[in-house]
Amino acid sequence: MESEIYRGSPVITRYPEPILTKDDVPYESNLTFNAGIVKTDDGYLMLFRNDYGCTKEEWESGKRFKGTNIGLAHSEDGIKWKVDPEPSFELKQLGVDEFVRCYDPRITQMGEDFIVSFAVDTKHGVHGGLCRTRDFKDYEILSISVPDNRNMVLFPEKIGGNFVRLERPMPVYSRDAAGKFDIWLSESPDLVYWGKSRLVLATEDVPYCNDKIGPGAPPLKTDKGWLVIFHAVDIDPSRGKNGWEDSWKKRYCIGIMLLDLNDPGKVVGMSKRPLMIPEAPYELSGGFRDNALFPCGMVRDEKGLIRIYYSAGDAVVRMATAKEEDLLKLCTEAR
Ligand code: BMA
Repeated sequence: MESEIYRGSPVITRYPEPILTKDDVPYESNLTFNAGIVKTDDGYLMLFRNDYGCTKEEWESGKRFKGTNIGLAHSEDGIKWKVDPEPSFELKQLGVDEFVRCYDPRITQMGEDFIVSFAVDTKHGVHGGLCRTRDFKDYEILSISVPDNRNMVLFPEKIGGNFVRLERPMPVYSRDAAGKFDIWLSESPDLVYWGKSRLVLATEDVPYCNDKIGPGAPPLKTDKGWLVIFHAVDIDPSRGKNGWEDSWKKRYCIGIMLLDLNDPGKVVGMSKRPLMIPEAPYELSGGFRDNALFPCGMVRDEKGLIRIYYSAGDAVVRMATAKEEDLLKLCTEAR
C-alpha cells in the first residue's frame, strides 16, 4: 500500500465547523468524540463519549483522565446541539463491578426503543455491549459479549427473522500480527443471545489498510443494499509524535461498502479507495490523537443527503455530507 498515495473521495463535503466540542458541555469535559446519532420524528439525538479530568498540559506532566461518561445532546437540525445538564450515563449506574469504562456509543432506533451499543473495558478484557433505553436515563443491559470485541453496530430492522449486528472481535492467538482485526456479523432472535457469526470483510480486502478495520455507524438501508461505513487503520513506523501521546503511528481513514439487503453477510461492493482520509488541517493536528477519523453515526437528512458524523483527532465531533447516489456509485463501480 506504500506505493499509492491515497486521497479522500471528492464526493464528500466537510461541514466547516465542529458539531460538538468540550466547550458545549456543561459538566467536566476535555474530549467529546465518537458520537452515535439518530434522527427521530422530533429531531436529532446524540450520545457522545466524554473523557474528563485531564488537559493537554496536565497529560504532559503525567496526569491521566479521571474517567469517561456518555453525554446526551439534542438538536433540531443535527448541526446546532444542546447538551443535557448531566451525563446520560456513568458506568457505575450500570451496576456491574467488573466494568472499568464504557465508551464509543452507537444508537439504533427500533420503534419506541433505542438500542445503544457500546464498548466496555473490564478487568478481564474489552467487551461489546448492547442496552435498551426509551428515555436515555434508564438503561437495561441486554447483552455483553465475551472478550475481546467492540465496535458493535445494530441494523435497524430484523433481517431473515433475526436481529443482526456487525462487530469487530480482536483475535490474537494463532495470528502473526497483533492487529489485522476484521468485520464480523452475528444474528440474534432477541438481542440477548447471539450466534450464526461469520466474517464479512477482512483487513486484506481493504487496499488502504495494513492494520485493522471496524464497523462505524449502524447500517443505512438503501434500494441497492445496506450502506456501511467503517474505520480502516494503517500503521506507518515513520510517524512520530502526533497529538498528546509521545508516539502515534496509526492513521484512521473511513471506508464504505454495500451489503446485500437480504443477506447482509455478503458484500455487494466496496470502494477500493478511502471515503475520507485525515486531510483537513483540523484532522491533521490539534487533537488528542491526530490522524484519526472515527465515524459512529450516519443518517439521511430531511433533504435526502447522507450525513456522516465522525470524530477528528479523538477530540471533537464533526460532520461531512455526500449524495446517496454518489456513495452507492463508489461501492458498486469500485476500481
Ligand atoms: C480505537 C478506539 C477508539 C478511538 C480510536 C482512535 O482503538 O480506542 O475509541 O477513537 O482507537 O484513537
